[in-house]
Amino acid sequence: MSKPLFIAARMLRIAGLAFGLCAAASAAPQWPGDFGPPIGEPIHAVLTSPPHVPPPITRRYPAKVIVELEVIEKQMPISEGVTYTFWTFGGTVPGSFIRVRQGDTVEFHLKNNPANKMPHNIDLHGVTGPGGGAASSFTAPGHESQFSFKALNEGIYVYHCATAPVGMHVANGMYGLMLVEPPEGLPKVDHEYYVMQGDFYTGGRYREKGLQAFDMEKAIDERPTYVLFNGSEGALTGDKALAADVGQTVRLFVGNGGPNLVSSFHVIGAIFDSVRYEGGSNVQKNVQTTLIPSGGAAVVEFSTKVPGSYVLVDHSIFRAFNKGALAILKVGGAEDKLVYSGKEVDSVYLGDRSLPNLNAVTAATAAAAKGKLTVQDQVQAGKDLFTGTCSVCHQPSGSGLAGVFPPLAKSDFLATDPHRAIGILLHGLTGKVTVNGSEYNSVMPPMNQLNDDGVANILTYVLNSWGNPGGRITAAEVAKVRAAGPPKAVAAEH
Ligand code: HEC
Ligand SMILES: [Cu+2]
Repeated sequence: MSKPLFIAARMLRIAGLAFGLCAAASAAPQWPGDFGPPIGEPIHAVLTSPPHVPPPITRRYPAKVIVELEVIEKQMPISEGVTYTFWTFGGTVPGSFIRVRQGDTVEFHLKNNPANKMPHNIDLHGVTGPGGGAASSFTAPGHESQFSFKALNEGIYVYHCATAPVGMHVANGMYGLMLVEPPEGLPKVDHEYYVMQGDFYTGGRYREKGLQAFDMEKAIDERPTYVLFNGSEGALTGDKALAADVGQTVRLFVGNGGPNLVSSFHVIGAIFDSVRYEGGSNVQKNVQTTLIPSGGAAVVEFSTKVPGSYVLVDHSIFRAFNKGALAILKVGGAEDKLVYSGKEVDSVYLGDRSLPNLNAVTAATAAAAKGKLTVQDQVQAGKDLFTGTCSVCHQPSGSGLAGVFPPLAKSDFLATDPHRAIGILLHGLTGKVTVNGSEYNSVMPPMNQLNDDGVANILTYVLNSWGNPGGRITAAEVAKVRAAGPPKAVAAEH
């Protein structure tokens, strides 16, 4: 609120106090942010699914805004070939984006889909009142509840379910953002996007295939299996990446649903011109990484000056590269070699996320589930996973790098004992090895973040590529080697 308006509102309030009862008769504004009773016909709020944001509000008076939000419990992918039963506000994780104007009276309708199993409610951090609406909105499946509030404070606010066990409802994806625009609106930008981080706890390991259950113990211990932007690995990568062109301004509404982790939000290759940190009214300039608390949000703005892929990460970096907290903003347009001369971010940063999709991996999982997995399925899936995981060192062509990384192409070491390679991937390799007559004495780190089928598919791909002898490694063989544990020293002699 502007200063004169604020002072006017304060004076009104003081006048109200001085005149006692007679002042209560009118609906005169009582608080800063209260611009009087709603004017005109009620308006139905436009709600959007992530990463989209409803259009800016051009209205310059307070209105009654009706928000209808439905809770839907549904299975959705959380990673390739991995599904999870999410509990959602509006069918997506995060939930629908709500946009209102400061001073609006919001009539909130919360519906709980009849097919749902659980009761739910909503706590909106933008509400002034006990529980943020939670107590007024407890709703059983097949029911609807309604309450109203005046949006007194402008800013960006998290909403979430607050039904017991609260942590579980939040961990299952029950959060979203509500923007309360200042009365004069926000400065115009070219793109507004909606991104929200959350941590997820599944019974199986990272990328373990199939339907995964919620793991309460991991959640209590704060040991997430996944840390994600917009509820699934790859929600904002490949052909679903955010988009902008060179010379544009981008505003990201970034929330953090938690339930546990605090986010160190960073965009690789960009500097935030401004950040409304903690979603508050102060603006911080020239920021590299901004902290977003669990149950908090920020508004970050930057302009796009150089084309290429910009990678959104939680800079607690294992979360980005090993738990999924990675999204991409693709900036199109002409190069500006004066600002930046180099090549685009490649698979080194993006890994298999640099690919448009991982359909081959999903197809192989489906085939395996039906007992119909072919060598060709494994080769296709393995090819995708090789990108970024192995190609960084052994090169996309399998040629290796002379004196540093041995070749996988026509490798006599590999051909001699293909099954030995399972142990090399799971446990790493050190010491002298001779490959095609050249000696290497280096270190290959363990790749045991890969699942059994991932290891099997990568090795099957390698065995059937670049003049190697062919053959096949199965997930069952990998499982056996994993279960046996690391040997004292992997036999590296030829
Ligand atoms: C960080 C670099 C790096 C990555 C990533 C890496 N390797 Fe290696 N790899 C090496 C090095 C170095 C050696 C040789 C180790 C030594 O000298 O003892 C090696 C050796 C091997 C060998 C045995 C030697 C040969 O050429 O046949 C195989 C097989 C192999 N790697 C496969 C893979 C596969 C498959 C992946 C991906 C899952 C992978 N590596 C990822 C560095 C890497
Ligand atoms: Cu709930």
